[in-house]
Amino acid sequence: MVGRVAPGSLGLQEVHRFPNRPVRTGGTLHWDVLALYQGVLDGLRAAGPVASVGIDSWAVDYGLLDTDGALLGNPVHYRDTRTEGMADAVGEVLPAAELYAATGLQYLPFNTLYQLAAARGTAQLAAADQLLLIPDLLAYWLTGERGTELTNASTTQLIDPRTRDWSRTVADPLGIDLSLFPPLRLPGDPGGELLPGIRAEAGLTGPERVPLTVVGSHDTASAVAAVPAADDRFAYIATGTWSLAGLELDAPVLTEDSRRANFTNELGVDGTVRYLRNIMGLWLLQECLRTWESEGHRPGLDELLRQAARSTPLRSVVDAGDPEFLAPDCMPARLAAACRRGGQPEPRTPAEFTRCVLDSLALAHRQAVEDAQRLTGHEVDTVHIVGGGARNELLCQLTADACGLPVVAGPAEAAALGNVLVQARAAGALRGSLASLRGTLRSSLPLRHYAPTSTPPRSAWSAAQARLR
Ligand code: LFR
Repeated sequence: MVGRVAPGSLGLQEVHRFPNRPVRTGGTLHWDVLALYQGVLDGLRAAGPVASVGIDSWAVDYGLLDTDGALLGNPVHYRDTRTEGMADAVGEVLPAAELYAATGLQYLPFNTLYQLAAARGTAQLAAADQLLLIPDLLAYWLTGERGTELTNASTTQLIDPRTRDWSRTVADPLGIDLSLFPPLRLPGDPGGELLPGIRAEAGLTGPERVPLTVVGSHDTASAVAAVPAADDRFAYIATGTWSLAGLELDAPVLTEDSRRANFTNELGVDGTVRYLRNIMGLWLLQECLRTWESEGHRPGLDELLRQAARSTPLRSVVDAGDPEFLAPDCMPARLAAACRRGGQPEPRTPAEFTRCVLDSLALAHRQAVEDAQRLTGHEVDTVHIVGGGARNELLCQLTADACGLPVVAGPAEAAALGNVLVQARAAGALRGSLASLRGTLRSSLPLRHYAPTSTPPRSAWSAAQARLR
């Protein structure tokens, strides 16, 4: 994505897109990280001369380097099952309540902490000199410089959100060697420059240096930076493969109630805290589509959404936060089984499955927005939906209806925009606080507004919520 920035205006252009296809070898699901890196090089070539480069990706996953700086094996995918049972193993050393008090991180089976617990005793971890999170690994290959970007580091479950630094309280008893991580870097920090060989490979033949700027390298941190909010009375939902729903705070909330509600305190740009909950998101639908396609049906998404809009609302709903839906494959069968277990009718047609997924997501969005307000005492009067799901009109309308609040939808490319905003400010092309960067977004981008309706009525959403409980 190429961003073009001038004071008060911001534009984004997609210049290259490449697939990200996980590969299973020896029973383990991996990222094809070299293919991703090649995609990055192709993207740089398509972009042409640029003033700065910034990288963000999904969180928690990492590559290990040996003492020569070579990659030791393909990074393992967070949807792999190697972390099964690791929460219990870690809990024997550090009880969940203590872990939460120290890190404020929600329980997700794939937090880096549990991945490192699963990797314990492997030859690969024993041989490792350094650990680089995915965006930091790509940045290392481009620049030769190594660092650990803070917003993404906060998803490892090894960071104390009060000090915004590593937590020895967690690492030491679990035998995790924090010297594996290169020094922390903050969004806006300089991150080196493209190596001459890389410039040549990317077709950047001029004499100009191309700096890499550290950004909110966790995609969700960049997406939240690009929430076009006008004041602080907002909740956000970054929807795509995941729905990340919550609030922006200036200090973490580490209470036992918060832990029980499984809210996370990930770190955001400019000293903020992303207080949110992970919801399975459009992954549920993406996986249904993949299953139907493998069975030879190819229902077009637009037509499916039109049919879903006409389907009976709230006929069957599932808990869209349930880790049961984390792994790939057979999603329609798993959704149907969950409906059956809850004593609800099983969806039969692709349109009914789609409606079930979207109703369930809207309900989970509502629950997260309600819970976040209750747990923090911070009230909101608008819900911002950013990320790919902002293009899904039915999901936006159902979320407005379920929450009983107006929804402002867009930008869909929030992660890329948040990434560009931080780079532009570091380069001096934009100035000011996060609030003023958001002002630039509002004046530059079209946003869609959804008012809550009462079909189905609020009471039907409450009844569905009660049914799920
Ligand atoms: C979204 C995201 C989420 C994180 C999940 C796994 O792309 O980064 O924030 O929980 O992926 O890394």
